[in-house]
Amino acid sequence: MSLVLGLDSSTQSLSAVILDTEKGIVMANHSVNFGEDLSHYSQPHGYDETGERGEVHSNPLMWLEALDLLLTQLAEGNIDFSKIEAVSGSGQQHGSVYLKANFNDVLEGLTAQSDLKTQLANCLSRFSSPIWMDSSTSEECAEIAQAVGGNEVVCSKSGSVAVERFTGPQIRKFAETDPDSYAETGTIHLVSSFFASILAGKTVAIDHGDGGGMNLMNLSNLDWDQDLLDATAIGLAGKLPPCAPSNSKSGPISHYFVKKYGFSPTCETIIWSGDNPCSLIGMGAASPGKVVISLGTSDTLFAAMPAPKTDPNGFGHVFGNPAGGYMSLICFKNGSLAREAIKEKYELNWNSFEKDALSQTPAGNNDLMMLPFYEPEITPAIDTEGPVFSSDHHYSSGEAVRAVLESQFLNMRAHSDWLGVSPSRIYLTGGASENDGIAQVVANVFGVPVDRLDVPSSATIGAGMRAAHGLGEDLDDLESKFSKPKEGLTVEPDPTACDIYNEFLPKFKAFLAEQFTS
Ligand code: XUL
Repeated sequence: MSLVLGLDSSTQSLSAVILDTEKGIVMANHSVNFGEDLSHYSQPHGYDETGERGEVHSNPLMWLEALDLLLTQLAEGNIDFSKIEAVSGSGQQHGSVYLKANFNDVLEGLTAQSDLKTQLANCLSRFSSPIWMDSSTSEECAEIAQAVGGNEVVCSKSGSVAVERFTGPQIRKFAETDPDSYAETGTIHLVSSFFASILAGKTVAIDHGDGGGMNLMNLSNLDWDQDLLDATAIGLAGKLPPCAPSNSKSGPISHYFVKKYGFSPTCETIIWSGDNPCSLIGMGAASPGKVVISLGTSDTLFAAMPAPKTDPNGFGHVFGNPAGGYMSLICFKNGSLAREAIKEKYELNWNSFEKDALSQTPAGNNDLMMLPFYEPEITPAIDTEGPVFSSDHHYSSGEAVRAVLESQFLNMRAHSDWLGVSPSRIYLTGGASENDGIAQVVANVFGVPVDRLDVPSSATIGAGMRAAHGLGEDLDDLESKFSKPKEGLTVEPDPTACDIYNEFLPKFKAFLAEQFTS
């Protein structure tokens, strides 16, 4: 029997799965929700909601407390950690943690008599961590682009133009606004490499998947790019861990976890990756040919790429594929943010959202559209004051639900042309993918069947699969066990609705351009 642990530190929760890779079963699946289980941090959705000027930060001590709580609860549920052979993880992308030079020493000296949060609090050189929702660094993006000769150069080197939420611009802002604390910083980690370091008991590398979301790694040699480092902040090379392939081992698990939770001292740690790269693995999409749409706090569309190809409009990104090679990603910030806003406004639940509201309205919504940008949007980049409706007419609940879903998926279709792939199927994941009505709108807008897998979360499963892959298990074999589309969950497109959406797409593009060009 081969048991592996996959962890997933997302915006709103920390989750774990234990996979039995021989039998191909998920043995355990558990989550700690930051808002509900750690309410004393006053971050109900996992981040500080009082940030101004587009700043969105989280408390890294909350993440540490969540790790102790999650493992304690699993142990109370009779999980025997001594049988786990390897552990890896998935982290929300782009977020960064700033640590003093004492970080490594403190990690080495951790005692099981105390907890992680108490022992590591004094290692932080910055008390909060900017996360992917932060849109406050437009100035820094422009400065970085200018310093290296334009955004085309940033994009051809790093796979993305300079992007507000990416780690490089965030580091620049910190270095400029708080130079003393920046100088005190010994190491800057991503959420993924921070957790991986805690587990390994030493600073470990940033993987090529999550490293691609920093505007600092050069895609051609998968290493830090000196020009981008120089354009970002003084002395940055000395503060970053190395880059490494995603299946790299980082040594046996720290003695803290052996003593406190009963892990075996031979349990191997594998470096972590970002949530979208892990989800690519969890969805069984590591080889080119499958397009995945993940419906989460943000919605993302991603696919493995045969060769790196960048988005001429600047919205798409290229990251390292954890299985080797590259992956593309497009992120839409107003995902469940917008769906939930409509659900709450019309006092619906997910059942009535689908059954009552959606079934009352026809595909195309009689031309009633909306631009569902409750928060500044990433794709397209729009600094909005709120959603825009195409008509003054009072939208019924059915019309509003249909308008939010159609606009989200038409926006996705409009902004994924550059990938140059016409998917023959779409693989849908994330919380909202369980909703048949939502899956049907995706199938109709893209005109292809939609498959769903029977896994709790593709990023968490992908983290577990990556742990096994790091131990040397075959990825194809792992995919055949854990990433199979579930029979009976495929949604076929309705040809009449597809025709309507083919005609509707230019109207939606025109509405978007009319509202946001100038
Ligand atoms: C991707 C992105 C989000 C986060 C969510 O670029 O910003 O999908 O990874 O955790």
